[in-house]
Amino acid sequence: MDVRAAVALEAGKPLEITTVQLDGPQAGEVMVEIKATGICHTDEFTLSGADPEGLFPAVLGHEGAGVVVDVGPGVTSVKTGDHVIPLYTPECRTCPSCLSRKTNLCTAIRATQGQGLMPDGSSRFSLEGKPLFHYMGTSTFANYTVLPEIAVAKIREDAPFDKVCYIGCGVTTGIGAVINTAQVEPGAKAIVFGLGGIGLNVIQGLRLVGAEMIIGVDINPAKKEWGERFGMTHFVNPNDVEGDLVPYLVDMTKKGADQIGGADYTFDCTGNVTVMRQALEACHRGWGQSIIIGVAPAGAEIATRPFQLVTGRVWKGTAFGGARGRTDVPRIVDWYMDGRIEIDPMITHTMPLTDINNGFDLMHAGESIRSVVVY
Ligand code: NAD
Ligand code: AHE
Ligand code: ZN
Repeated sequence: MDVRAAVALEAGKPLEITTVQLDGPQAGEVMVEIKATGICHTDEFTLSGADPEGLFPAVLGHEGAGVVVDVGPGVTSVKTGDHVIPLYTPECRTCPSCLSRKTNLCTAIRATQGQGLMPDGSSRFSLEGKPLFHYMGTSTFANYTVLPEIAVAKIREDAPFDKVCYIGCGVTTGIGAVINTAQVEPGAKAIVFGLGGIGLNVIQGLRLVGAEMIIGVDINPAKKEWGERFGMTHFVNPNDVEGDLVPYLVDMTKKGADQIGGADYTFDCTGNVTVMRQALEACHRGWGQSIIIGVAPAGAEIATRPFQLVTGRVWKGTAFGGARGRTDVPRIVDWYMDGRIEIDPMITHTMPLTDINNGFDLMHAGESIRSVVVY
C-alpha cells in the first residue's frame, strides 16, 4: 500500500517527504497507523551521519503512537483497533536478557533491528521498487509502519496520541533513568547536564522521587526558566563560570559536616564526552553515580583518571531509561493521564509531516524542547 513518509535518502541532507510502499505484516508482526511522532535528538544524530549504525535510505523516527490496523499470523497480544506505542527496545519476555531480570535490553531481534530489517531479514518499506531500511525497529516518520508484536506497548484508548508519543522515548528515558537506573532516593542531590527533551524529564523524575537539590547545567541560558518549570532548584551556565566547572559544582553541593562535596547522582543528557567526564567527576567521593544517557558520535571515547572510580564513583549507562516497554510504558501513560507527570508544556511545536525538516531546524537552533509531527 502507499503511505506518506519522510525518507532519509542520505546523511546530512533534509528528509524527503514522499509516497513510499509498505507491505503488510508477516507472522508475528503488526501494522500500525502512526497518529503522531516526536523528533528526538537521536533522529538528528543518525541523520547527521554520526551514528555508526546509521543506514540510508531509511525511514527514521522512534517516538510514535498510533492504532493497530492489521495483524499477521500468530499475533496474540494485540488486535486491530488497539492503541499502541512502538518500542525501539522490545520486550519479548523469553530471551536470556529478559529472563535475567538484570536489564531491559531485550536481545530477541536486536541484530536485525541494527541492520535496518525486520526479524525475517527483509524490509517492509520500498521506494520505486527498491527497499528502504527500517530505523530502530520503529520507523515512525511514516503514517503507517510495520513492527514486531513484541515491539508495541498496548495503551489506554483515552490517551492523546500527540502527547503520549513522547513516552515512546524522551519521557520514559528521562524519568526511567532516575527511577530504574539510578534508583534515586528522597533527599538526594543531583546534577543534570543538558536541559533538552531528555534532561527536563530527568528533572521531573528527580522531583517525583523527592530529590532535595536539583542542579541543571546548560550552555543555553533560556534553559534556566525551563528547568525551574519542572523542579530544578539551581541553574549553572558553564560559560558564566570562571575557572573549572567541576569544583564549582562540587562546592555548590557542600553542606553542613560534609565538606567533601559532590552530587549523589549526575546525568549526562548531552552526548558530549567532555561533559560526561565532568558529570562523573562532579559525583561524591565514595558513592556518587553518574548516568550516561546521551549518545556520542562514532569514534568518540570517554576518559577519566581511574582514581575517580577507585574512590567509589560509579559510571553507568541507560537505554530507554531501563524501562521494559510492554510492562512499564502503559503505567507511564497512566501517570500522565492521572496528572502525576507533565508532558504538554514540553511539546513546544506541532507540525504536519510536510514541515518535519522545520522540526529539525528548531532543534538545531535550541528553540524547541520537543517538536511533534501530527499525521
Ligand atoms: P536536545 O537537543 O533537546 O538537548 C540537549 C541539550 O544539551 C540542549 O539544551 C543543549 O543546549 C545542551 N548542551 C549541549 N552541549 C552542552 C554542554 N557542553 N554543556 C551543557 N549543556 C549542553 O536533545 P535531547 O533530545 O534531550 O537528547 C539528549 C541526548 O540524549 C542526545 O544525545 C540523545 O541522542 C540522547 N538520548 C539517549 C537516549 C537513551 O536511551 N540513552 C534516549 C533519548 C535520547
Ligand atoms: N546506534 C548508536 C547508539 C544509539 C543508542 O545508543 N541508542 C539508544 C537509544 S537512543 C533513543 O533516543 C539505545 O537504545 N541503545 C541500546 C541499543 O541496543 O541500541 C551507536 O552508537 O551505534
Ligand atoms: Zn529518542
